[in-house]
Order: sequence, then C-alpha cells, then structure tokens
Amino acid sequence: MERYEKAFLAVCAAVLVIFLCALGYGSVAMGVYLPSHGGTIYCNAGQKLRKVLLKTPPFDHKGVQEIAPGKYRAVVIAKTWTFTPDEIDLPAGAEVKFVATSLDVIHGFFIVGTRVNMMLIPGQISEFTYRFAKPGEYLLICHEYCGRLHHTMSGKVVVK
Ligand SMILES: [Cu+2]
Repeated sequence: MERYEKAFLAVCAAVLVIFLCALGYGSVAMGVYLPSHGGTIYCNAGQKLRKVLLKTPPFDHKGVQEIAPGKYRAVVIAKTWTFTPDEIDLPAGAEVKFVATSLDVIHGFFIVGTRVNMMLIPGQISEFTYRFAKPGEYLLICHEYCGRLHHTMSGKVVVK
C-alpha cells in the first residue's frame, strides 16, 4: 500500500471518530435529540381533519395541564397563522412535554433560546420534552413558511 493511501485512510478514520464523538457528546452530554413522533390522527374518507382532531385526546383539551408534580403537558394546535393557546404559562424548573400538531399546512414550532424545535405536520403528532430552568418570557415562532402572514405567527412561553 502506498504511503499516501495509508495517510488518506488514517485521516478518514480520524474524521469518522471525531464525528462519532461529536454525535455522542451532543446526544448524551448536551441532550440534543430529534422531536419524537407522538402518533397519527386518522380520518376516514369524507371526514374533515379539523373535526376529528378537535375530538381526539389530548387535542380536545388544549393548554397546559399538570400531569405529575413538577411535570406538565402543553397541548398546542397550529393553524394559519396562530398557535392555540398562544401563551403557555409555566413555573420555573418545570419539565414540560409539548404535544402539538397542525390543522392545515406544515408549520414550525420553535421556542427562541431553547432546543425546542419541531415541525408540525397535519395529522401527525409532534412531541418534545424540555425543562425551563430560568424564569422569563420566551418567544414561540413558526419557522416553516406557511403563507402570506407566516411572519405574524407567534406566541410566548411565560416562565415564572
Ligand atoms: Cu409559518
């Protein structure tokens, strides 16, 4: 084997090891992970997604619910160009599981300054768990272009 081939293989192996270490560090030490798929909302032929969704738990009770001491669930529905509810109030230090979906087109669900970043697809349930350690007001925005008034689609998370 040529000397340059060995050097090239060594560089490739080193780059692979560095990338795997970065992936491991990000997912284990920093807690970065993809949003999970919370399920699918099925409609029969002729049914409107809107009617089925609003009767399907947990979307029949939108908003924040305490599911265990210090643990909350925030159920949010996105539609052009609003989030319902558009204000989510939480106590500092609480762990919250966002459960969200879209009624019409693909929307984004991004809370600025946090790792909460999901895509909301009609008929699909997106979930993401996060702990808000610091009190403050966090901006919630749609970051998937969803039409003419996309830039106005926002909400807030108020942590006290
Ligand atoms: Cu949008």
